[in-house]
Amino acid sequence: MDVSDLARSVIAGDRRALARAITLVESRRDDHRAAARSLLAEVQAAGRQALRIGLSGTPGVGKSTLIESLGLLLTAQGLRVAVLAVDPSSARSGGSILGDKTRMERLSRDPLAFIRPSPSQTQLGGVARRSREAVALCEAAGFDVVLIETVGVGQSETMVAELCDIFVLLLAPAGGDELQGVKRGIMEMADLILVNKADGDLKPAALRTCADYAGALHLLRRRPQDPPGFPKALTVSALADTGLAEAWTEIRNLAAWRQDHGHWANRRAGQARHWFSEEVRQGLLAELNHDPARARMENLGQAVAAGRMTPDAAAAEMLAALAHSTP
Ligand SMILES: Nc1nc2c(ncn2[C@@H]2O[C@H](COP(=O)(O)OP(=O)(O)O)[C@@H](O)[C@H]2O)c(=O)[nH]1
Ligand SMILES: [Mg+2]
Repeated sequence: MDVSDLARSVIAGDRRALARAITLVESRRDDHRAAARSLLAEVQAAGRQALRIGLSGTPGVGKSTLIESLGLLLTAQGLRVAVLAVDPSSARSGGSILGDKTRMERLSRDPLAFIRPSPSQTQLGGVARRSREAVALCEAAGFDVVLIETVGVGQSETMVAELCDIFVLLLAPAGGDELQGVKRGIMEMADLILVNKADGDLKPAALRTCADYAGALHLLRRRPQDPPGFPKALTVSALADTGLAEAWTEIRNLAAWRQDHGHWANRRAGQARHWFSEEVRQGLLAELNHDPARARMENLGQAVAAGRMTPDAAAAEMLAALAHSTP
């Protein structure tokens, strides 16, 4: 396979090429990795950007339903929409998001939409890179909006927040007055909170929950990347398709404001830096599992266990060896 041909086809918007390109970046084979690296460099040269929206929430809150309704709203406006799923649990469960593609049945038949379920065999560490690169490929393919769905399990939310321009937290109506145990850190990442299922019997509870969260958001420290009034909480019904047009208007306005005030570019630059340093960290850790570093770790470990060296001295020797082995 010729990488430049593939890059050209992706940039031309060929969806089969896009699917193949994503499969390539998901591969763990060394030769595929090298090809993926040149592919990404070539498509980045196209310089396209999409609006990346991260969407997080616990299982059952309505993420897939919302993505289908919002996706159809956007394609009806002529926008091209890509949907990617980030599901760290699929590493164990064997691809739970696969079922979601059937749930997003109407959207998956829409010629302006592209849905990519998460692969079933990713190791946890590979999820971030695979997602980031899939997003980059969708942007290069000319999608206007990339929706990134993730289950709320803490780690994956932090990761998706580092991948998107706008982070949306989806919540269900709460029974009592508790704030659903949403961690403060997650609240602080949210640009928009959507309380879903504001329909039928659940509507009053949804309105109450929304008011509670609006109050809680108000108490958070003001972030420089927010215009007045943000972050915001709204009610929606993904099923009844209400409130989604309003939510989209808020998202667009927020994105436009950030673009005008330099926050968009800043955030992307910061994210690029973050991923660079993450890759270096991961690479260094991976090195420890390969010889000669692995053998050296073992020997020094034995020396420490036998009391011939202190842990600190052995670590210093190990780190010095690593530093000298890097070209
Ligand atoms: N009443 C109501 N049910 C909804 C709404 N959105 C989703 N659901 C239901 O909640 C369940 C889980 O939805 P799903 O989109 O699969 O949630 P996900 O796990 O977050 O992707 C399904 O039975 C949906 O029909 C909504 O707006 N109102
Ligand atoms: Mg889902």
